[in-house]
Amino acid sequence: MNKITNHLPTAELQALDAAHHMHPFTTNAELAAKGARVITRANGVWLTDSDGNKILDGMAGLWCVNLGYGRTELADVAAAQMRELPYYNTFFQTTHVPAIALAERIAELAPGDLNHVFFAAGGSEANDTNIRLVRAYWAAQGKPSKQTIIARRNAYHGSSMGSMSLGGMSGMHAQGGIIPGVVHIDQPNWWAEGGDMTPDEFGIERARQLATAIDEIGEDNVAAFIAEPIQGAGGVIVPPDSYWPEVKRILAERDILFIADEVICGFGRTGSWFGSQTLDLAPDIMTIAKGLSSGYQPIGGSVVSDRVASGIADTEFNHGYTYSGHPVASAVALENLRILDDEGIVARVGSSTAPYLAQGWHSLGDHPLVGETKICGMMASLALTPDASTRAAYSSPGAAGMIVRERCFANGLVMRAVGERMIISPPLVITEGEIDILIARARTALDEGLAEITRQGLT
Ligand code: PXG
Repeated sequence: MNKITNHLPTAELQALDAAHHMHPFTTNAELAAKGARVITRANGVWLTDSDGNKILDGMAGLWCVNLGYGRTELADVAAAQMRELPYYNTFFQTTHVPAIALAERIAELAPGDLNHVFFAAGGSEANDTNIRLVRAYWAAQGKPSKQTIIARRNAYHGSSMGSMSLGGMSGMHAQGGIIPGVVHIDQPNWWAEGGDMTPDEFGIERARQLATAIDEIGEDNVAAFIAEPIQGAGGVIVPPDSYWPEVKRILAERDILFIADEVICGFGRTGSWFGSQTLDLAPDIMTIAKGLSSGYQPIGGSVVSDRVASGIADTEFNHGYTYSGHPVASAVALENLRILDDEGIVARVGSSTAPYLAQGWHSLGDHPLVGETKICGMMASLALTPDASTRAAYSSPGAAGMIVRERCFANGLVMRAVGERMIISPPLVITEGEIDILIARARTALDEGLAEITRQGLT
């Protein structure tokens, strides 16, 4: 059996990696000089690298391993499904049991009348589906001019051409431009952009940019607004309390569709099954991926309301992926959802682990490097600042974050840096004892980071 466990010494693996493997979002020459960290095994919330170090994974992989690592039930289900039916497609008037069962379960869990699922292999594909779906929907309603999609700066919706265009990452837009028909409004990031406004004033101001944009473009030309309930990759930006109610009010007065991108927020991350439930949103479409399978298989999709599904039911939607509703991925996702539910993991996040994490996270707010601490369920951020009283930014953007991130790794914790925001999103199965370790290591990293930041004279 070709089981990939016996491996070469770390340095040789790194050299081969540098020679042949192009990494995402990476300056590959820089990484080649340094050598990539090689992860070989994982269990629960713990990663093991090729040198045998154990590292607490404060990011659940890439925001996805909600169930934690090492659940053999998922491996068993995958093996059984591969033996039964490893692949078949859902094109050409065909279906199969895993896709049927998973779509039904998602419809059961999803709020409101979100009862229909169009499958993809991940979040980028699903958001590309959404672009085509909302435009096709309006055309089928006899309103083909409703094409423009309003999105937000510093949002992340994926890396394909369409989903990247929805996202508001200027560094991505700069490499090849974006597709036509996407307009970006500002994000509700009070810490960085709130100026002299109170958080609530700022939340209203940012929400009203949506109304202004719709009025300027013309409601007859706008297909949809897309947003993450809580921005993830943008730095875990928890909006002011005033923001979402005002956006909801604006959407209720206008006939455009609302796409909630739940790729990170979905499947328990915010303490409910979906961020839309935690934040009381009423989307017409939800993008899902990541926690749907806890990352054990690549799968995502668009969860669609009765209104939108029936609105295009008489139209052939010329769209689909080879792996839409892949049977092995669907079976694994279904088993993941069963365990998240049967073991009360989502419920426990809301009732106990997230409040416990929040206590520890906010306790870091007294550290001299830390400005604000923000948390929603099991996703949290803190802002590094040379002066919390003025919400000052460092003069060399991102340097302080990189220093603290390196100190986290050195202390056996994966915590990410997005500019000057440090972020975590641990597996939902993390225990109180492991949360204590996470917070203690984060504090040590902040202490060591402060020493280094002071030594380098960063202000
Ligand atoms: N929407 C959201 C909200 C996401 O966070 C996607 C869509 C795209 O999903 P796929 O499965 O196509 O990757 C994502 C993905 C980061 C980072 O640096 C975050 C993501 C992906 C890569 C890096 O935090 N999120």
